[in-house]
Amino acid sequence: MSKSISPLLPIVYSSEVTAAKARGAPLVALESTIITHGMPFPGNLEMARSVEQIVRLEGAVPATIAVIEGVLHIGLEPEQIAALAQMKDVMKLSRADIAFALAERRSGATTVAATMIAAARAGISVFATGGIGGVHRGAEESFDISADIEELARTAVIVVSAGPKAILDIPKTLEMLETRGVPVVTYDSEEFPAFWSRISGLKSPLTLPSPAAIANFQRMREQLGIDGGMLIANPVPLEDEIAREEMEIYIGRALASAEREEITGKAVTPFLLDTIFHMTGGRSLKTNIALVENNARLAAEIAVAMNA
Ligand code: PSU
Ligand code: MN
Repeated sequence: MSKSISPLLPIVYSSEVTAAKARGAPLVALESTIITHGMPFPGNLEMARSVEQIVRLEGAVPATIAVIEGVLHIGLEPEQIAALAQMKDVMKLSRADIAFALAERRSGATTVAATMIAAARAGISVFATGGIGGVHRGAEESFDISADIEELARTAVIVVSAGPKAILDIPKTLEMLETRGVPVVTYDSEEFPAFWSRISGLKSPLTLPSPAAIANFQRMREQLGIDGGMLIANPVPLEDEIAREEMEIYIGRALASAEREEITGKAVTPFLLDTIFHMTGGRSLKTNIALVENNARLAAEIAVAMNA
């Protein structure tokens, strides 16, 4: 398979990523929480495979990131992806506990925050996901704000999303990103998207029309000595979207049932996504897969442009 780069950090690169690094090919990081906690089997596995294939078709190399039995994997072999997609009791890792999983030889999927940390460590500067975590509705009571926001502020990785997940409080999430100095750029639209829907009703803070323009913006930030990442919001394709008014009905009901069942902490986002999956008869999953695929394509184009 491949080799460790440090005797202290148990890190392994997939054969494909090792070869890509040797020839200086553009790389795109992909997260694994979306596989283990964000989607049911077998849709999760189909998604994990198809996003990797899309990245390859665009001329970049995919690096799906996860912790398996205490080893940080940058790129997974096909059989590891298949195993992860059906694994039970996998940790959901963020900045707070990714090193815990390594030290205790546990297995865990990486969230946006943890994937950014691992990607930066591996020299990968572009990353595709579905939607970032952010400020939850009712955060003024629960204080539930995703560590993804803080990570975007700290770690220099471009994260391509379809916006924050629409289960969140999107205006508050944008406010926090602004406070923490994270650029929020919508790709090719003035309208800020809302994950399953193309519009959130909010204007995007910034808009850029091409992968090259995004790469150029990032270079300019580096020249100025500004660290931290940036968030790209890539609206879900029209043919795959579920309208915002319709989604709001499901989201409202899912939030009410989360409250009834007293779901808190890390379990909130997976619970809401699963509840909405059942309410929509699987339609939300179809849209979720389509938007991740769309993000993988754009991320690969940005990685290629950054390499140019
Ligand atoms: N995008 C998806 N589905 C997901 C996620 C992203 O389409 O499940 C995951 C990401 O790993 C993100 C996490 O970091 O949800 C947010 O979790 P929380 O709200 O607990 O911070
Ligand atoms: Mn949370």
